[in-house]
Order: sequence, then C-alpha cells, then structure tokens
Amino acid sequence: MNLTANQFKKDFGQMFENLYAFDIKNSTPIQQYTALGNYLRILYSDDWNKTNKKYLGDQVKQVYYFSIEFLPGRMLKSNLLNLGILDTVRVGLNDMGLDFDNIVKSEADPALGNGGLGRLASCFMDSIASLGLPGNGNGIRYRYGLFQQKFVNGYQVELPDNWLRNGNVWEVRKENKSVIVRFGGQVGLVKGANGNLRPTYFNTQNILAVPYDTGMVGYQNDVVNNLRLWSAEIPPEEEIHYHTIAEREQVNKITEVLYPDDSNYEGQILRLRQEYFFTSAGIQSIVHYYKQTDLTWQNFPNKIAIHINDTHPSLAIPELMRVLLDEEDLSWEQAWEITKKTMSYTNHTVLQEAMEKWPIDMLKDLLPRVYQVIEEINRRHIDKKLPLYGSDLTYRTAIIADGYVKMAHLAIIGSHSVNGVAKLHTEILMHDVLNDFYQMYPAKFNNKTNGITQRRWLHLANEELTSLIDDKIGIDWKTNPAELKLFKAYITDQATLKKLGEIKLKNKEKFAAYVKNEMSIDINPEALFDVQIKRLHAYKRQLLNVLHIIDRYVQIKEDPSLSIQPRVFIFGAKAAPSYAYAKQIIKLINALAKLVNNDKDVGDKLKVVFVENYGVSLAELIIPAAEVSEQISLAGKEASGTSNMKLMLNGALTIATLDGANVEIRDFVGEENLFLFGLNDQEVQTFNENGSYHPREIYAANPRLEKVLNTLIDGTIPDIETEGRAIFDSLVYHNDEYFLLKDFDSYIESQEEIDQLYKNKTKWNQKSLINIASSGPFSADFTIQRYAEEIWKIDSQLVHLHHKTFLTEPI
Ligand code: 26Q
Repeated sequence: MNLTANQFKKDFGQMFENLYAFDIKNSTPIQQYTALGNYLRILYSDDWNKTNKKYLGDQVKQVYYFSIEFLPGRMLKSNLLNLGILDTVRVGLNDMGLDFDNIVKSEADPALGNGGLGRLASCFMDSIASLGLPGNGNGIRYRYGLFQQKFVNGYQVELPDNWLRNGNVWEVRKENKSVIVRFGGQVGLVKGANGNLRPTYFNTQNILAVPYDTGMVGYQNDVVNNLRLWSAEIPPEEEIHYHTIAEREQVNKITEVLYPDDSNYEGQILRLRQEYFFTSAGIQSIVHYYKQTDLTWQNFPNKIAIHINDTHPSLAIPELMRVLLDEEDLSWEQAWEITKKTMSYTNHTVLQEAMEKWPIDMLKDLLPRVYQVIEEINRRHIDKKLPLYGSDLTYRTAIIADGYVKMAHLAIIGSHSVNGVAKLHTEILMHDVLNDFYQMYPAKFNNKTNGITQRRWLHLANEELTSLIDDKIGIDWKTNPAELKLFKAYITDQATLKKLGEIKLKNKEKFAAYVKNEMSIDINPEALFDVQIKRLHAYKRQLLNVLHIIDRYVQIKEDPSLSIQPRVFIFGAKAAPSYAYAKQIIKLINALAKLVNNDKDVGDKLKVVFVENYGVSLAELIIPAAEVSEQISLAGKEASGTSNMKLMLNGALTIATLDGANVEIRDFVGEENLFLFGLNDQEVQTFNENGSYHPREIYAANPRLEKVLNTLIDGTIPDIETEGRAIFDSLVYHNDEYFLLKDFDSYIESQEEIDQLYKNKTKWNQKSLINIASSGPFSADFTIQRYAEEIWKIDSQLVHLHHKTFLTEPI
C-alpha cells in the first residue's frame, strides 16, 4: 500500500476528529488506538471488497476453516506490517507526538481460544491470506474469551475476560447475512413442492446467528480474506415469545463464553449447542453463497472445501447432509458423495480423555433431525463394511455405540481426508489410536506437520533479529521462509554471532524489566533464560521441570559456595479451572518461586518466574528472550506442539523428548544442535503394555531424586502441605503415569550439558544461529501450501504464484 508519513498524519488526524469531535492532543491511548484501527479497516476495505468479489465472480474454489477457537493476538501491528505501512505509521505517529507502543498495548488481545489449536487456526488464516489462497474462517464470537488468570496466594484464580469492553475496531456486523439455527422440537413429514414427503421441524427453539466479519490481511499482496464469527441473538420476529430475563439469557449464553478446557472432554449441553450453532450457521451461509451461482449441486465439492478443526465442528457433516436432503431435495447417495468430497478433518490429540462423545439422548433431544441423519450414516456404514471387515472391526468403528455418539468416528467416515499434525502423531493415529479406520480407509490418512507464521513470531515479535537477518540474507524469507537457511552462511562470522548475542541480551533485558515492573522480581539478564510456555497439563510435564529446579535448589543449599550457571526458569501456563492436579502444580511452582527467589544462599544462581495470564501477547515478549526451550512432554502424548517452533525461530536451543514435531525439529536442525533425553514412544508403550514400570523402585534406588521428592512433603517448600502430598503420592504411589521419575536422570544430564555449552558463548550462538536458520520448514506457509494442494485443491489467486511454486522446502 502506498502511503507517505505526511499523508498518513493528515488523514489520521482528520479521522480522529471525525470520530471523537475533539483534538487528538487531548486523547487517551485507547482513543488513539480506536481511531487508528478504524482508519486501517477503512484503508483495506476496498481490497477486502475486491477480494470477495473476485472469488465470487471467478467462481474459484474456496476453503472454509471451521474452528471453535481462533487465537489471533493483537491485530494492529500485524495489519500494519501486512499492509506494508508499519514504518510509515510509526514515523507518522511519532511526528504527531504519540507513543506507538502505548497505542499497540491498548488493543485487547482476543483470547478466543485455549492454546495450540486456536493459535494454529490463526496462523493458518495469516498464511492463507498471505499466499493469496481463497479461504475463510468460521467460528464463534465469544462475548468472553479464555479467563484472565490471577495468582492469589499462589493459587490460580479465574476472572472473566471482557475483551469487548472498548469495542472491536476490526469487526463488521453483518445483520443482513444472519441465519436461523434451530434447536429441539420434533421432526415430522410434510409434502414438499415436488410432492415428496420431506422431514420438517416443529416446535423448535429458533436462534438468530449474526455474523461479525474480520478482514484477514495478506502479507503485502492486496488480498483481504474473511474470518466470520457468529453471535447468538433472539430473532426480532420472536421477541414476543421471550417473556423472562432467564429465557433471554438462555439465548445469549450460547456465545457467551469459551469453554476453558483443552484436553478433558465433558459432555455439557451448552458446549454441544455452541458446536451446532456455529457449524449450522457456517453451513447455511456457504449454501446461500453457493446458490448465488448457477452451478449444479454436483459441482459443490469443486467449489467448496470445508475443513473441520478437530471434532468440535464435526456436526458440519450431518448438517450439510440435512440441508442437501431436506432443503435441496437431493437423494441420499448424491448428498453423501458431495458431503464426503467436501469435508476434511484434522485430529489434534491422542489422549483418550479428550475424545468427544455425546450421550445419545442429549444429541437426540437437542438436534432430533441431525440425530436421524447420523443414525442413517451409521447404519449405512455398518451395512457396507460388515461383509468386508467382519463384525469385530466394523462395530469398533460404529459412530453410535455404548450410549454415545462418537464424534471422531463421524468425522472420519464423513470426510475424504484425515490428518495428524506431526509425523509421529500421524503414525500413532494410523497404527494405534485410529488403526481400525486406517485399515478401512488407508488412503484418507495423511500428515500435515503444523507450522507458525514467521511474520508475527519473528518479524513483529523480534524486530532486532529481523533487521540482522534482513542485513545478512535480504528480505525474501518473509514470503519464502526456506530462505532462512541462507543465514547458515554466517556460522563462523564472529560479528554476526556477537550481534546475535547482543540482540538476545536486549530482549532479555526487556523481559526482565517487565518482570521487575509486574512482579517486583529482580532477574539478572546475564543468567540463562529457560522457558516453558504452554497449557498446564500432566502430560506436558511442567512437573519434571520443577523437579530439576528443586534439584538445583537442594545442591545450592547443601553447598552455598557451589559454582553453577545462573538460570532463570520462566513459566507461563493456564490450567483448566476444573483440573485439580494442574492447579496443584501451579501452586507448587509459585511456592517454589517464593522460596528460591528470596533465599540469600541462592541469589542469582536460581530464579523462578511464573508469569500471570500467559497468552499470545506475553508469548511475543517471552519468546525473543528465551535461550532454552522446554519441550519435555512424555513421548507419544503431544500431538505436535507449536511453541517449540516459535522458540527455535527466535534462537532458543531445545531440550526435548522425541515427541510431536520435536522429531522433525531434530531432523532439520540436527541431533547435535538440540538436547534430546528420555524414553521414546515405543519404550513408553512397552512399559505400559507389560505393566513393568515401578516408580517406587526408582525412588528407593536414586538418592538424589529421593531428596528432591522429599522436599514436597517435608516442609522444605512452605505452604504446600496438601499439594505437595498429592503430587508426591501421584509420582511415588500412584504409578507416575507420565514417567517423570524414569526420565529424571537423563533430563538432569541434558540440563548439565546445556550449562557446559553456555560457558562457550561462541559455540552457543552458533547453535542458536543454526536453529534460526533451520526453522524455515516450520513456516505455516509451507503447511498451508500442502493443505491447499493435497487436501483442499485450491489455487493461489496471485498472478506471480501461478508461475512459480515459491515454497521449496518439504518436510
Ligand atoms: C473439547 C470438548 C469440550 C470442551 C473443550 C474441548 C477442547 C477444546 C480445546 C478440546 C481440545 C482443545 C484444544 C486442543 C489443543 O490445543 N491441542 C493442541 O493442538 C495443537 C495444534 O495442532 C498441537 O500442537 C498440540 O500438540 C495439541 O495439544
């Protein structure tokens, strides 16, 4: 976009006065932010409109990414960057005497997701637009996002996240595109226009789904795609039926708040309502759009791809069937062919407790017609597969069984593609968790290793590192991340290595200032910064990290003159409010932090910082300051992980188990440039199959570990009587489900290697540089290119992309 600083100042100043009717000199940062956001939205509105018109006019195939979570982060800077006016606007605002960083911080960070899955959806939206691909997001406009986390006496307390308090400059309410979503009632048969009987709903509760659209601005390519989030309202014509406040609230409740669980399934009816609400609204809106063309129904899958992000939107399958059968009069066979060709599904977990299944009666009462369709899908599936695979295998794949509707089964049977999110994860799906389906449909299964957008996670989050890379290898890595590998040429360039170290130190100082300001903790920027940032879950093993910290503490207390590499252990994590064990671990970390941070014997040798309210914005501050990336989940449990990629991209060295995408990271960066430890997934499986793991024996035989564990119950760490005992018992007496004791020794050993390496700054910076230079393959641009080519069959609409495939680095 062409814009000079002078033009900007003039237009923006005018815009501000039009909006607020007073001089910008007297304004607050929030007002400045609001005006700037409005200014930008208007600036790209023409491209937004044109992009939309082009897709419709050229009848190009489009993908719709259905996700119950999107976690976009603040959008001001990324829109400025993608519009190509970040520097211009920064200069302009500075000339006007305004504080750009303060304006940026005034934006609420929309936490409309729990963690990895939601953030992935947003990285994908950035890549889809930046590649010029015709793609749309479909989700929920939660009135309240993921809870705000506070620590009170070391315990997690959850507060509502009122992210819309000051409005939302990026969204456009499109009341004219509203649709009705129906719940409950009964199904009857009514004669249709062609004389056939068609199923019809009676006595339903009708909810108005109102879309709010947000532009997804592509990276300097004039493309603006659409993210559509739905909000539930009372239909105006039905106001008369809502007599009490309680009745009205029932409607608002549907899109009131994001469920804060990310790995533990609970069969709550409101959650099911949310799932059907945004799925049905999305399907109806796509069908309306499609009917503007004069294409036949058979052409539907040639023009529309619908992607189901985990099973949460899997009702899209019976819902599309319902619309095609009941409203468009297609035959079952026609509708089923179209549906299967349209739908694709990504699995994000192997944890049994996270697999969605709904009690039959709940689904049947809430969605009677959808349930009939699911029954028929199931009946035909069983009929067809029984003679081919026999009854054991076939019935294990039933959608309806044991009183439940199994959503993963529905998603697999109703899609043409099923993918995992990292090589190992996909292997485990094929050969273990979903093996029954893999036997039936081998061709549906494929891997799409996750990726991250280098624009937000390097360019915006780490501008200093970006300038260094730009200086050395040019700027093409921003559109072709494979070029990051050119940075390897500087592996022996002392000046570059030194600069790398200086940039890291600066980022550490910035984070240290935040910690001082917010938490009144002094951390030494010269210490090693060790980072674990992700949702709190037993399988992710934050507790193993804690055992290592306690081990250091014990050593220092035994010999206060001990010479040891000073480290700051940094945690960021929210726990699901109902996840008691995770909350006990939070309390433990906070209690340990209080103990070590105030112990005179310890001093700078050991600090523990648990930041409150971890989310996208804090990640942008922490990741550039990180030197060690903790990716220590029990092998076989983490589907992919994506913080591993962001940390590597910013020069952190990884300590990892061979889990999730750590496997590919190892492949690309080389075994000598990261620190591997612990059991592999096969070994874990063998222990589990044989029941041959006995943590009590390890406890009894390993005095070093015994000392560490005893601190949980002997009063060394104050104020954790209950939590310390529960955690100790889970490890020593309740069989340590995640093999912490087993992996302890090899983890400690790797951590010692890290300390040794850190002493040699040149070698450390060399490995850091190799990590940065090896992270190109983990760009979401590559991931999305593979989804586009292999699953969605959609093409870039950018002219120059027709001529060359610019992404060259396959995983
Ligand atoms: C389900 C039912 C009811 C309530 C909540 C949920 C629910 C919500 C969110 C279940 C799961 C999630 C989120 C899962 C998630 O974030 N998974 C992560 O996905 C990342 C992207 O693929 C991976 O990198 C991580 O490994 C995986 O844990």
